[in-house]
Amino acid sequence: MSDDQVLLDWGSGVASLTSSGEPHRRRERSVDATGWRAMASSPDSLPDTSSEPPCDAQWWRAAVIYQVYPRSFADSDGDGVGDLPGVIAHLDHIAGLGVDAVWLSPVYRSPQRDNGYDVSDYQDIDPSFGTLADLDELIRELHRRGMRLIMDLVVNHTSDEHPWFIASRQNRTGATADWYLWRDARPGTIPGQAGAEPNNWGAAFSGSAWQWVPERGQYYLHLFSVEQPDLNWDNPEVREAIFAMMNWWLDRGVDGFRMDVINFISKDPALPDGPVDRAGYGDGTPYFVYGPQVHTHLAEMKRRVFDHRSGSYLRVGEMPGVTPEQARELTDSKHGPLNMIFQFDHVYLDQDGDKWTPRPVSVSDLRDTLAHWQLALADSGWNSLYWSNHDQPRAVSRFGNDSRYWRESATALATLLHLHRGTPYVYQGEELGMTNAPGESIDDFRDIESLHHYADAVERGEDPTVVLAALRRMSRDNARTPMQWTSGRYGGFSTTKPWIPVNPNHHWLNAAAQVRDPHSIYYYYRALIALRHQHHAVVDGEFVINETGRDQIYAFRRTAGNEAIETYVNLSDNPVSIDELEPNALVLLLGNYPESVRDTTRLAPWEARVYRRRFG
Ligand code: TEU
Repeated sequence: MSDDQVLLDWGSGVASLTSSGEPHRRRERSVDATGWRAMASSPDSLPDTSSEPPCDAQWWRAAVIYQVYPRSFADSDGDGVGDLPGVIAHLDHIAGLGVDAVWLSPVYRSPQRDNGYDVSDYQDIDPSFGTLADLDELIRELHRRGMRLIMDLVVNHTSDEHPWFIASRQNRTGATADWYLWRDARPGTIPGQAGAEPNNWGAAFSGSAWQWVPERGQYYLHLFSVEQPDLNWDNPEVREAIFAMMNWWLDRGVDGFRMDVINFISKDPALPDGPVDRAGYGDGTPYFVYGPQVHTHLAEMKRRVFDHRSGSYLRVGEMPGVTPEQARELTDSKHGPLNMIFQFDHVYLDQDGDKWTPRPVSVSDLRDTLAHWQLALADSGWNSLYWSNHDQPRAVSRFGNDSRYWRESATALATLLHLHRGTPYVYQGEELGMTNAPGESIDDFRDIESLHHYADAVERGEDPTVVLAALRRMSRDNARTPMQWTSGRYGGFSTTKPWIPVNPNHHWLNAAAQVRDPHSIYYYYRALIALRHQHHAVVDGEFVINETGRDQIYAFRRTAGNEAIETYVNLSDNPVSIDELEPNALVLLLGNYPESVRDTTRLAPWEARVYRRRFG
């Protein structure tokens, strides 16, 4: 049996992973074939170019990263909220996918106004999640299984309960007085009254981006909620404190950072008014999405935190609104301060101006957007690849068909993403095809963004049922319902009523059922991840679009040396005929339909196939 055959066996029900017992050693995978085969059984005459080991200094190029949102992952102590011991208890589920690292959403001490993206102590763990000792154990347990830990770094803003801010708001002379963005009222206005704000910007979670503080007699800027004041990155003491904190975490054993809205840290110092949007506020993004000092500050971070270390750490920046050209500069392997960024173009496609005004997405829009990023970062820079995270609706509900073609569309979308060039991210539950939540009433929602939007829209006179329909489609809570471990009460997430309702479909959609089913979405993800680890062309191959002339098909080729891998995905509910498939030249590596129904002249609804081209 060739390596390909072992690794591409989606039907296998049994996988065993043997860990070297040391951190950061690649795991040996052996798979016992017990189910049906997704791959072709004909031998392949190609030389194996996959033996080239991924360069360890750039381990993240060949890696797949799994995101854990701890509040919703697993509750170990029966308080209805997920926690670190819960994560540790389920590490074998994550390791079973074959992923290389875990990105952990924030577990720092926090009043939890934005579920931990409002930090009040960067060097402690919030009691709802556990303790520093639990975090140390998580690092040990991940490393023991050959996986790395990526922490979330939320430093565009702090919580308004952070001691830095508590001191800063008191007066204009204290030690942290200039650590936030304080400004006087607009000249000629009465401070504290509507219209007196220093500029017209709106905040991401509704209302003005400015909050008046009478004791200091000034406004502070908050791009997100009023409880998330923005830090003043132009103050060297602020940067010093952040870099010291990052060094403290790296010394503790973490392997890198996912940096929250890190492109927002530098604002145009003039803070000019922006064009007024539907809600009546100015759009400040032109003045902070890629501000004047962002590159300089990130370059300094790299020097001060990473360059003196011998290890290889991941630096991935979340960057809404950056252009491919900016991303190239930021992630250039020689001069860029980051390894990769999360761009947002493909997740903005279904929004007409704002996220609550949906519009349909065509396959060609999706293809053009993804392909544009592939080509723009082809010879310099590196892409992150994602459909989902804790801020996005569930991918199968949003871009697939979560009823009739649930399994097919979840695996088709996964195939498409994982065969692109870049580092794929899997958000918890995506590997099970978890769907959007029913959200029957506003009482089912918890997210600050959703609740504020609902209150504002209803107050403006919008029809509550229409507002609720938009929430059902776009709310961040869709991603935050508890992980569905079993068909049992509360989905096996907790022994108590969880902080947010469990999706009722857990009775059939759950991890236990999928681990028993050799044809499950879970095992398909494992096969896709194995494909990346086995084929150099999946990691580094050049990306070229295959023009099929069929609107509903996304097809592309990845080539490296003498290896070529071709992917065909039908992104629709209808069968599509195709004549590009050359049965004699292509060897099937992976497909999401059984061999018995596979046709060489057409792709079934949401069918995905990955082939290796035979040369000579
Ligand atoms: O998100 C930033 C961001 O721009 C969005 O994805 C955000 O959720 C969207 O604008 C809402 O419509 C990051 C975090 O991922 C998010 O969870 C935090 O709430 C936000 O920053 C503030 O820290």
